[in-house]
Amino acid sequence: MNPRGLFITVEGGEGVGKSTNIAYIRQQLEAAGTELVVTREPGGTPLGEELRDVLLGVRDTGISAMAELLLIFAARAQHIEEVIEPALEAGKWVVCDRFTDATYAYQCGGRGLSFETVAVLEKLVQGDLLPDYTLLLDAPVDTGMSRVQGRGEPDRFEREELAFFERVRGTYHQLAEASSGRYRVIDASQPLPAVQQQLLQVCNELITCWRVRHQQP
Ligand code: Z5A
Repeated sequence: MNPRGLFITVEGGEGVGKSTNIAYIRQQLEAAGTELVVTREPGGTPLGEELRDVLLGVRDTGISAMAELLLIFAARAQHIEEVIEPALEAGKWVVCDRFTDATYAYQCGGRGLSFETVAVLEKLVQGDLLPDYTLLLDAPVDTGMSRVQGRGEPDRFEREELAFFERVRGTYHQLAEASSGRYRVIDASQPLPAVQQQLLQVCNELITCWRVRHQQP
């Protein structure tokens, strides 16, 4: 039987380079022989992608913070059952662009919901499932914003004020400090080659830990 796969999440604010660097992480891990599933939240399943459209779409009537939270966890429940758990069970590694830390950062830090509320849903939907590693791409808010400027119509989150994104970043810092064993913080304000150098080190660390743990050459 295959050992259970590794669950890696990639987090960070708007425009810090998650999509760009997930492609790089994929290259490195696949080159090392890892079977990988790359996915994202909200999304990752047909239902999740429909809910993503609802969450990101700009609408006249708005979405309450609680409704937003429940939609995110509805998408997550489907994602875990349909994609994440089966892949991990089959021994594949899962790299997920955002997961529940984004909920703490955006819905608690950004929107002001309590950590306790999110923790209740986290337990209900995830049971004991937590990421093994979380890579936080960290950069000042205005650096991320300037990278995505001119990319077209801003979505419902991108329309938030600067202070919202500052609170999101602050919450990610809090989470990284509270879960320092799981977190690897990457300075994403640097030029891309320097960011990828840091990521290469982390990928090598994960591969080495995995091989030692499962006694592979
Ligand atoms: N959300 C939530 O509220 N609660 C939750 O629980 C979850 C999500 C799961 C959608 O996420 C929204 O969902 C998100 C929070 C909410 N909204 N916001 N904000 P998303 O992940 O799809 O959206 P995003 O953060 O807006 O992703 P993004 O804008 O596509 O950014 P990115 O993937 O981090 O960046 P990128 O596309 O890789 O890079 C942006 C540009 O910068 C691109 O031109 C790159 O070539 C360039 N780049 C990247 N790195 C560098 C460096 N190092 N130097 C220079 N240029 C660079």
